[in-house]
Amino acid sequence: MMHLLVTGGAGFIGANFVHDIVREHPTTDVTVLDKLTYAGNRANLADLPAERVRLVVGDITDAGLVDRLVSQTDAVVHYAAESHNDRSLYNPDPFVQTNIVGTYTLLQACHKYNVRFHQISTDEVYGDLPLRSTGSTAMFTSDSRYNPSSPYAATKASADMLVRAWVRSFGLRATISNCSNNYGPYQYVEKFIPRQITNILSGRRPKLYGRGMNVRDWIHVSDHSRAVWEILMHGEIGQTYLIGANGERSNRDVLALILKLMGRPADAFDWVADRAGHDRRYAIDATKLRNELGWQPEVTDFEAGLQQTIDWYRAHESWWRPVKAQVEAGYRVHGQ
Ligand code: NAD
Ligand code: TDX
Repeated sequence: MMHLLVTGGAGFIGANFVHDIVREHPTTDVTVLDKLTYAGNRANLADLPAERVRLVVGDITDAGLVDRLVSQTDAVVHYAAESHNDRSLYNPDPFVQTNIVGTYTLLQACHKYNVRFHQISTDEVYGDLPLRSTGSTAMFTSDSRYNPSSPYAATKASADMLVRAWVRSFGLRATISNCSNNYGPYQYVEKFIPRQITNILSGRRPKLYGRGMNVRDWIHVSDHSRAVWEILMHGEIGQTYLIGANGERSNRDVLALILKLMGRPADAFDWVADRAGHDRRYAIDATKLRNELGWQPEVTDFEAGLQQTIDWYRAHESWWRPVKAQVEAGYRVHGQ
């Protein structure tokens, strides 16, 4: 048996990864280390077999706990983070603690026990790109310059730099992946796609920031999970892999599709205040991952993936309804 420690495994992407491991890789067991912040939810792992998945509620900045768990594991897949850009603008403190100090704490333990480490990162470390309407065809590659815009992105960039230093200075067996925007089941309702779906399902109007022209490069969470597994198994130590599925769409276009799929008029949404420092466009060139590890996305029909996601939120109202009003009240304070 292989034993994995998955940090942040009770959050959106981590929980999807753990579900996929249980289904696809029967000789792998998982310990999830998760603080269960507002974004973590025990229910995300509730239907998984206890003999395959153990949840430890704790903080990745707790060096004693991390030391003990890492000493018992073959590899660490590090998802735990404060992950929401908007929150990082209002209170960066937990972002610095979790994303930087937490990653440092894990690296120290992995170095001590010579444990394989995989860092889950984001395309946002590279900053943003001009819109294609300006003639730009640029995409991010693993050689792109780090140029983060938000406190969130800056703390993820800092964490990636720590990983690189631990590889170079201490020979840590580590890889990094920087993925584009994920969508799918279990995503907390403050993020763009689930917010709009649950706004419609709860009789509210969707909210579009600024002029809606910002572009995100969407990938289904299941394709992200398969890429992480490939990198963990076959990636070259010390390398950075970018994960993306050529899914560039403006926020306005994504919202238009949600409205259409949910049978609402095209203008049934509100324009709201823009995000400070709002990144214009993200785009991932995943050629290296495709060529070196043979990975390819499976969910290539965005409309079908979105429909499946809408169906999931429709069928899991008891999962999102208890937090919905509070999330919307938080946005209202900032005119969003
Ligand atoms: P999320 O906010 O849904 O989940 C984060 C999880 O980490 C939660 O379960 C939370 O309880 C846990 N956590 C937070 N602080 C912790 C701490 N100090 N100790 C232990 N656990 C803690 O985030 P997500 O969207 O699932 O993102 C997961 C990872 O993927 C993050 O590292 C994020 O930067 C990265 N990422 C996300 C996206 C995206 O589109 N959501 C894209 C690229 C990369
Ligand atoms: O109500 C909204 N209306 C709106 O127009 C919300 C919540 C967002 N937006 C816009 C802002 C962004 O341009 O939609 C886009 C997506 O917003 P988020 O879901 O907040 O994601 P983003 O800021 O792009 O960051 C996400 O992708 C990269 C994840 O939250 C990060 O964790 C990941 O690193």
